[in-house]
Amino acid sequence: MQLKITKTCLAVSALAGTFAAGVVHAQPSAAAPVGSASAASAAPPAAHDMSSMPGHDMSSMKGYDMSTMEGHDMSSMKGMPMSGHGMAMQSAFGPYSMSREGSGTSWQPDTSPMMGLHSMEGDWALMAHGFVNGIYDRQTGPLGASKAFTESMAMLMGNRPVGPGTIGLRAMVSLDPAMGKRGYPLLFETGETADGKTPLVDRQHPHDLFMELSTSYSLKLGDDGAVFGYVGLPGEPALGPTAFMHRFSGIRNPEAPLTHHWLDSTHITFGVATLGASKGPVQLEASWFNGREPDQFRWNIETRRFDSWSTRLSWNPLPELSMQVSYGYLKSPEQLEPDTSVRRTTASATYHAHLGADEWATTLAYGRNRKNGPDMRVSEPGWLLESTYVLRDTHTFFGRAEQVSNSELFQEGQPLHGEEFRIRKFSVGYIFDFAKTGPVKWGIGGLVGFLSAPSRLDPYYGESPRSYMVFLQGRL
Ligand SMILES: [Cu+2]
Repeated sequence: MQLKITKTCLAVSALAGTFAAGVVHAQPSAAAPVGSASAASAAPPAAHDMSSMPGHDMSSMKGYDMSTMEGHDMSSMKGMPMSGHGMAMQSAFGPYSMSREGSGTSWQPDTSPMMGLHSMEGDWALMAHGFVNGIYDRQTGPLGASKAFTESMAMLMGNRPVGPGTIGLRAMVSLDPAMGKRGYPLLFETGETADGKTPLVDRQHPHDLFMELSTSYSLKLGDDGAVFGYVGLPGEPALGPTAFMHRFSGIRNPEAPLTHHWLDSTHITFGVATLGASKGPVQLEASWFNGREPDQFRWNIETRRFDSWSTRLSWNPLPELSMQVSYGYLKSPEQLEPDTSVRRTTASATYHAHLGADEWATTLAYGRNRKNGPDMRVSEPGWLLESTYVLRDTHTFFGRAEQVSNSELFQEGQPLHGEEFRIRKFSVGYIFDFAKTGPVKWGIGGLVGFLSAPSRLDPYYGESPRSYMVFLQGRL
């Protein structure tokens, strides 16, 4: 295991070096329209900022025959594997566009824009993606708090043909641990710990420095099928929808969803192996992994044996639509409740439409945690509906509505300990993108979240608690 990790790290840093070179070259050609053959041949290294493709409609990639892509003569894209069933920026996991790849091995709609920077270096299809948010956060009420902090993520991925298949490498890091072990104030958010003794309540935990270090290998089967294997330390098992900071419907919202621990909290799992198979619009996967959530030490890599499993069925019936159902058994996810295990069921649908030059994505998701511990059996459902509309690449409107049943708001010894409360949250926000420096877009935004809880919680939270954030966002 140790040897493998070292190898992966080496490969990833080699990849980082290659990419850095690509990014420098990328700038002149990124501004040029990709469809123009002269622009592509004039710019020596092929680096294409897909998000800048005017009116790019990846949905026409149906059948993966590039000749059907009207208006975009992709064959002029230097370095692209165009022979036979080749395509621009093929996914690491199967014979479909990289735009279908969500976080981990999850699927999103084919129409999702490919974000970040893209480049072909020899046989490598490379992608870099990242963001940084500088946030001032204020949560109202007696249990509220304020904090200024930054959250960030940088991701580098690449794939290339090796032997009969495709190898994929991915590295994702975050400087979230720098915000402090207690993360940031977020009313009614629960999950994980800051000190190994008490659970974090009304706070969102920081993410770990290493969010993903993974590798995969896929083999094409027939015209539109594939099988793949994926290992990550950390990585993301086949459970839940695409994680919140990666799905377009929530990608620009700096607030973690209350449903994080109902849907996608396993997105950083220290030790995961997944086998999957896809045929056309359907993918079936199974994962084995370490069910324990990351501990309070956020800068390290944790190892623990694989004691949990999950399975997920994904279906993209239309280019604009992606759906999944998944089920997982998480053995002892919380280090503070080692005897409690969780059976998690999730279902979600994401729709992504291009409306002229605008993008609109919406996700509806349901998750349920059935907890099975020594002295309790709790069933906690959670709902999420979130949407993001990007108007003319400049104005972003986003909203999120959630409902969870949460029994973790009070600790042992407190009067309401163990009781389940239904919490609702509705938040709306806006971002104005005011500048672009090189490949980085800068936006300034704000959001307000309205919370509602049973009146028995009023003495603790006040009558109508709110969440406010203003932020500066940089995005690759
Ligand atoms: Cu998380």
